[in-house]
Amino acid sequence: MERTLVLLKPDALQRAIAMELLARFERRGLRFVGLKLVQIEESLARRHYAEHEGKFFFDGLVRHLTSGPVVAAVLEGPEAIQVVRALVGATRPHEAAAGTIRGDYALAGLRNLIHASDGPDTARDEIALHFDANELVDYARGLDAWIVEDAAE
Ligand code: FUP
Repeated sequence: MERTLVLLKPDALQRAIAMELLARFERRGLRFVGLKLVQIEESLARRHYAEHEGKFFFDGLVRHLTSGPVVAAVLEGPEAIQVVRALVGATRPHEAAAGTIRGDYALAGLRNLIHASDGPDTARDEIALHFDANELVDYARGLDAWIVEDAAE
């Protein structure tokens, strides 16, 4: 079982498609264990994008992430990190495959709507950065065994 962080960035909220995008993860079979609407402050945005600090686009990234409300979600399921990355699609919208979130909703440039953790270490760090432990809920659903045969493991 894995957990991963998703941020619906301000462009998703401003375009009024945030819930539509979230529904794709739920429909795939993933379970929400954390979900909130937040206004991200500059210091948190800088920590979130720390790996890009010093790059020419860093300030623009921070400005964009703090430019309006964001929906932060923690999704859980087997292979959740890889599955969510595949649903999100390539970083550059014009390269994102049709059927992915970016390939279906984003066009070009880098207004790519969504962030998703790219591996187990970043998922752990990013979940801890955006959520307190008491904001995450452990639960099972009756339908989980109909989605994955060994869902409890
Ligand atoms: P992704 O994991 O697909 O969101 O992509 P990255 O972590 O590589 O990049 C994070 C964000 O940096 C992207 F959403 C857009 C931005 N970016 C730029 O603005 N310019 C670049 O050349 C590369 C990334």
